[in-house]
Amino acid sequence: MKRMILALAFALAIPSSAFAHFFVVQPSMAVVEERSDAKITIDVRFAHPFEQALMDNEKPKQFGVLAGGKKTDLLGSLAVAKKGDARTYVAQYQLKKPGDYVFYCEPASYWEPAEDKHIIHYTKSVVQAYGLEEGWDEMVGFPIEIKPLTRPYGLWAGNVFTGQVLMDGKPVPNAEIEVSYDNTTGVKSPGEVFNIQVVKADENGVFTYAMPKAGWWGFAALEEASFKLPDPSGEDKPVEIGAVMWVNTVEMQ
Ligand SMILES: [Cu+2]
Repeated sequence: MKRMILALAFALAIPSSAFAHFFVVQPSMAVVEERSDAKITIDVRFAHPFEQALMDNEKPKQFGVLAGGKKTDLLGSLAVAKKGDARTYVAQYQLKKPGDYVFYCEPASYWEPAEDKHIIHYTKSVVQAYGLEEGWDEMVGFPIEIKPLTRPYGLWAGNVFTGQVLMDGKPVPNAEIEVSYDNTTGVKSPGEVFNIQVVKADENGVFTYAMPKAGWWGFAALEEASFKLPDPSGEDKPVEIGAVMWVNTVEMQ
């Protein structure tokens, strides 16, 4: 599939990374220690994070937070923030109690004519508040989701992140995971091939990647859904469903 896309991209002279879409749920802070920082901002967007390019996206289907074993719907607090031609979204959230907060989003499906399919990336990001480290491995219950096996915050640049890909609650053997750095620091890559890193999971769906730089790192496990959705002409087309998780690393000083 991937090879076919690459061949197609070559034929059409489109850089292959043009296809490396990542949905992004990005809190303004990954670790909150001071009460004065209690109000955080969560940015929600569909992007090519390495290239810092944005894609327009309809209002998400679900947006919420899982904390203390409870899910809270925050869709009403999500406001449109237009950047160029792309609609991105932003929400404010007040962290009241100590604990881990899993912010999650189910985007609207995105029709990608270049790949002749729809894309739905179920995405999450964890914020740790006031020292009570509980809940970071709680599952949102998405159809496809990454279970973190590494605590996804308080990470140094250079640390590894290990996760397990689950689809309908079952491990996905040999899942392929694309990894992207949210390139806010303007890293120049020596070639297209560096922009997205690829790792494969083992027979239990477990993968590991070492993050070489401070910032946000996105992990995306992409599979084909068992359902189809109509394209703009009404014809049923395949749906790529992705489990996306973002983790933050900090430079050792
Ligand atoms: Cu795109």
